[in-house]
Amino acid sequence: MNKHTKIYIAGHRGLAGSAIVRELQRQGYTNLIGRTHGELDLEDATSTQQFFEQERPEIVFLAAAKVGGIHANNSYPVEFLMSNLLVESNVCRAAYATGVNRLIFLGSSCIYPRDCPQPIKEEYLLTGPLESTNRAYALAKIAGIEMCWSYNRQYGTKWLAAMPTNLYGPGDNYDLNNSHVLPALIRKIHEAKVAGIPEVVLWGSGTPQREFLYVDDLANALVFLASLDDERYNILTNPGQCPLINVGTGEDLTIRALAEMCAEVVGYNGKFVQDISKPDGTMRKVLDVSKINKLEWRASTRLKEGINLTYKAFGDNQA
Ligand code: GFB
Repeated sequence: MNKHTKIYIAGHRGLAGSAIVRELQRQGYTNLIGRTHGELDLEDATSTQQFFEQERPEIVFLAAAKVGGIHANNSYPVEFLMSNLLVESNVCRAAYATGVNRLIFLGSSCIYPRDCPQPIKEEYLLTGPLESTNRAYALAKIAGIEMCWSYNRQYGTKWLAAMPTNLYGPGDNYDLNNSHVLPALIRKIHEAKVAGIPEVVLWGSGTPQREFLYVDDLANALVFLASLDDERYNILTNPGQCPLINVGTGEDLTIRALAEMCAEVVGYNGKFVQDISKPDGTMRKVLDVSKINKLEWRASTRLKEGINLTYKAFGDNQA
C-alpha cells in the first residue's frame, strides 16, 4: 500500500470509518474514496457492484455496519442481522469480482461466546453459546469473518477480519436509547450537571466489565495492519487459518467505575442509581491482544485521556 493506492472506506461517516479516514489522511494517503448512505446503498447488490466496477479500489476498509448499544441490539435483531449480512455479502462479492487486494473487515468483540475464558483469544470463536442481547448482530459478524476466510480459502484473496473491543470517541452516536454505554454516560452526566440534577441512572447492575478502545487507536491499528509487509500480512491471511485478529487495550473496568471516571471528566458531583430492569449483557469481555502486540502494535490512549478528548468533541459538537 503506497500513498497513492486507491482506498475505499465503506462507512466513512461513521465512528470507525471517519477515524480511519482521519488516520489515512494524517499518514499522507491521498487517494481515498467514500460514499454516503444516500449516494450508495450497500444493501443493494447491483449498486454496490456498479460502484466497485467504476471505482476499482485496491484496498477496502469495511467499516459500514448497522451498530448500536445493548438496547438497540436487543430490540431490533432483524435489522441488525439482515442489514449486516447484506452489506458484507455485497461488498465481499463486488470486491472479489473487481480484484480487491487487501480487505479489512470490522467486527466486534461480541462475536465471542458469552462465557468464554478471559482474556478472549481469537481461537475461542464458536466454542460456546452467544450472549442473547446481541446474538443477531454477532451472528452476522461471524458470517462476515467466515466470508473472508472462505474467499481466502476458495479464491486466494488476502482478507483480514479485525475485531475491536467496545469503541468510543469523536463522532459517536449520543441517542440515549440506541447508543453504547460510554456516549450515553457522557450525555446523561453532562445534562445532569447542566440541569443540577443530583442523580444519574445507570442501566443494569453496574457490575459488568467492559474494555474500551479510543477510535483513533483502532484506526491506527487498522492502517498498520493493512500496510504490513507481504510476509507478515500473508501469515495473518494464510488460508489455513481463520483470518481473525483482536484489537483492544487488554484492560477493562466495571460500568460503575466507568461512570465514576466520566463524572470526574465532566465535573459532576451527583450520585449514580441502578435501573436493574435493564439488561447487563455479557458480564465480562476483555480481549487477549497478544497477537497484535506481537506485531508490535499497542493502543496508546489511556481511557481517562480518551474520555477527555471525547467530552471535548461532544461539547464542540453541541456548540
Ligand atoms: O455499551 P453497551 O450498550 O453494550 O452496554 P454491550 C454496556 C453495559 O453498560 C451494559 C450498561 O451492561 C449496559 O446495561 N449501561 C449502563 C448502559 N448505563 C447505560 C446506558 O445509559 N446506555 C447503555 N447503552 N448501556 C454492545 C453490543 O454490547 O456492544 C453490540 O450489543 C456490540 O453487539 C457493542 O458488541 C460493542 O457492551 O453490552
